[in-house]
Amino acid sequence: MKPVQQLWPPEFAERYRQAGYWKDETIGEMLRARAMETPHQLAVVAGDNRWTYRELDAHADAIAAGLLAIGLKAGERAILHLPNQAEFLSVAFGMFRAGIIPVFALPAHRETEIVHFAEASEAVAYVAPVRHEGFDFRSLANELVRQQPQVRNVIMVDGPDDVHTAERPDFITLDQLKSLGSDHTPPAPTSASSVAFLQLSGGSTGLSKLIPRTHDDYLYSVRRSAEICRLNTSTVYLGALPVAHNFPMSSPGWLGVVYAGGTVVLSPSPAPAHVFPLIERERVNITAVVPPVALVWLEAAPNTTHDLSSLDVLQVGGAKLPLEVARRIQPVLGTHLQQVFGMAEGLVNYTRLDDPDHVVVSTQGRPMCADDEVRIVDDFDNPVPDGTAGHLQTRGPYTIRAYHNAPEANERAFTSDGFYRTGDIVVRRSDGYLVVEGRATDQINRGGEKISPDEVEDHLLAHPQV
Ligand code: J2J
Repeated sequence: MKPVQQLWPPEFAERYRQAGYWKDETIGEMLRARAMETPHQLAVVAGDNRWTYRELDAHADAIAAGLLAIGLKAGERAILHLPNQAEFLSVAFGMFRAGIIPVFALPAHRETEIVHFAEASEAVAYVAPVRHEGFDFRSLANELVRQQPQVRNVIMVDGPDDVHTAERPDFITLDQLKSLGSDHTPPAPTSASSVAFLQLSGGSTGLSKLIPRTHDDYLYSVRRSAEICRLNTSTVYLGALPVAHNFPMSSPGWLGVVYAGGTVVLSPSPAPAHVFPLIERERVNITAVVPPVALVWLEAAPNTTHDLSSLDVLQVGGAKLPLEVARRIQPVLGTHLQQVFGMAEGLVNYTRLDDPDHVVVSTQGRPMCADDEVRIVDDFDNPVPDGTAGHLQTRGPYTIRAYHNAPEANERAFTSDGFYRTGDIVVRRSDGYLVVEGRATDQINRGGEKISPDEVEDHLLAHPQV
């Protein structure tokens, strides 16, 4: 990969290191540290798998060695396209260890998106299940290598019911991959300031852009999130959303749980029929959902026979949680609500666990870091006073300065002084809490006055990133 000239300017990097945000630790090293400290602690529960930290660490090592043995090189990209299964974690950590950069595709992505990611990231490998929810990923893999011949390696992960077969001789199974690498010398250590992976932008229109996150910046956001959410070795976190998404990955998500030495339980779907039995059986105490899932749980909970009493924190984010729904969470589910307003590009806001109820139900939280710079501006980039809706722009120790390989999008999405134009319309209250009003497409700040569709069109031309 070309050096990402688009990372933080040196004076900012220096400041973030001095402040202790960037600790020069890689994600692979973080898992190793946990495996040394608490080898027998349960790390992952998924389907029939129950892996300790020592086991997860050993799987990751075997995968890292296998990836290098088949010829992948540190710095090359590989598309990771797995649903919520234990191998998601072992493959992701295996890639981090080998210095290979995963591109985190979501299970629902199909040919158009995967081909686009392969092209945009110049990926050389693809990792997918043989089959998932009735979809045959082998045919997608066939099509991918036909259209993007730089994809040299396809690794198929068998599900519990699959016969061990990748079918094409040039596709291999994860088990084969793991058996290949035993004697392979580990690569030179990865630098914590280098890109660890490419996350996808949540853009509501068009294809996602690729978001380069470094070990340093991402682990800061993970550690700080784990602290805000009070994770520890007793944490049992349920991954109900697809764990490739930034929210269940880092806010605090499965990486936060690994940092804290807790247990990650993975559900194949967020439907009550899957999650309620898991919450009861594993005594889950924290999980993260999007508002429509919260609503489904609220409907199902009064009639369930499952004991949900272990659930202490329900994080809701990804889209605006309506006030009426927010108010029902604690009384109906018997759990604390935490609102999370974040983005894969960086900035994450949380309501705090000790905030008064009215703040928790009516705001989307406040930035997690004292050095998150937040600016609310009008259509002409002029700051607006607190209490007035405007465009949210941000800069800080874990917010990217540019998308991967996208000069035109970067022109639009970042200001000349390096702030990311989030595309969100928010109100900042005098106490620093943010209330999300919508996307810039829904509503444009002009003193609250409604504007015509033509003006919306003009605005979109001026702010095409939204
Ligand atoms: C309103 N809109 C929200 C919220 C995100 C934590 C939580 C969520 C994401 C995420 C994430 C919202 N209320 N509570 O990455 O780490 C909308 C905004 C935002 C966009 C980002 C995390 N929480 N949103 O959702 O990159 O419009 O990240 O800019 O997928 O989702 O989407 P995404």
